[in-house]
Amino acid sequence: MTTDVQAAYQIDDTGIDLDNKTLLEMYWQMVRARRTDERTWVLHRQGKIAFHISGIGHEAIQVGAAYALRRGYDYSHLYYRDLAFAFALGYTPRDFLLAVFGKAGEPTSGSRQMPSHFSSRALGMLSASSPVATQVPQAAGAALACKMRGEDRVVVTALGEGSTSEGDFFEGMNWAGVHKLPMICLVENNIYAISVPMHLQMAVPNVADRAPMFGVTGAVVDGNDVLASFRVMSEAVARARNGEGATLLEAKTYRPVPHSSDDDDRTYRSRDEVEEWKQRDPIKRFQDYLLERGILNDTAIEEIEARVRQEVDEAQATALDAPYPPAEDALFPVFAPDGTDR
Ligand SMILES: Cc1ncc(C[n+]2csc(CCOP(=O)(O)OP(=O)(O)O)c2C)c(N)n1
Ligand SMILES: [Mg+2]
Repeated sequence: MTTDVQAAYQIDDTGIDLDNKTLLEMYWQMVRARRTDERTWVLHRQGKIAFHISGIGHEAIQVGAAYALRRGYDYSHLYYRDLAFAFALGYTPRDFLLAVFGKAGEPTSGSRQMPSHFSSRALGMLSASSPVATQVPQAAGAALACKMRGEDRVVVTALGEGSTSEGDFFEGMNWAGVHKLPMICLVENNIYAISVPMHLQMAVPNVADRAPMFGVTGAVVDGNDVLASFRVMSEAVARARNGEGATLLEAKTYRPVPHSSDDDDRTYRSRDEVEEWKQRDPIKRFQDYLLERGILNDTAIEEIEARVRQEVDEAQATALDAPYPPAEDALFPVFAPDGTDR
């Protein structure tokens, strides 16, 4: 472990005023997403599902960001890595595993959409498209709608650092700046866009360095520190809600697993690099912080693990037992029942 990594291990709780119940709930959210994600990898390796794209390693920024929102009121426009984010907003392991198995009753789209395209009208999650960065102009549009209606809702959208090379990112951020929108563009910078490292995507050291050109606030946070993430996101939410405009928030993080179940990351990065980042695992860091302060102990850790295991087991059993959608469902709602376009 390098000195840099050791220095960055401590959780920065400056100015954090969360009660122990909330801290434990945040820890549980992170564990719940991690275990669901790990189970999904196992199901893939067992040949039971076709594809998985993982959020492992990104849990701290996602849970920290979600807890800074007025959940159920603010809007979110997430991306495929945001499993922990989606869970913290109310999506469940059952919802996710129904999508992974492509079963009927999946709440996002009845399993028409790929898994990890999180959306829910009830939870205020705008529907996700597969082309990366399209969510940025869409989120700007939603934020403009909130502003025009005089609502104090905030819109958060998330994407990876590689996706900020897309024109949609520039167009959406420009709009957010021009109209001083109540928007947060959260970039989960894990240094790679599949195999392409960040330095081949941009000539600046931080994605957030681009904020001044859009006329928005820029902020960088250690995305493996859940409390620092919560604090910086809370500041961005307050700015948005108070009419002070948008924030380009960059969370420095890492994905210790391949891009997706179709990727072999050994072809583009060293095992030493991956191991070094694993030393800064966001869940272990938060667990150590809670243990040191007596907020968590070994028995409580076991209880949380058992509760999560039971929920994931039940979600898996439900998803396995659920029927596939009927074939004719594929036509709905594309065509009216009588065959005419709607
Ligand atoms: C417009 C577009 N181009 C390419 C792809 C294929 N693709 C999916 S994810 C991805 C990498 C994105 O990397 P990054 O934005 O850094 O996010 P990360 O996966 O690292 O979280 C690419 C190229 C796509 N979905 N959309
Ligand atoms: Mg990336």
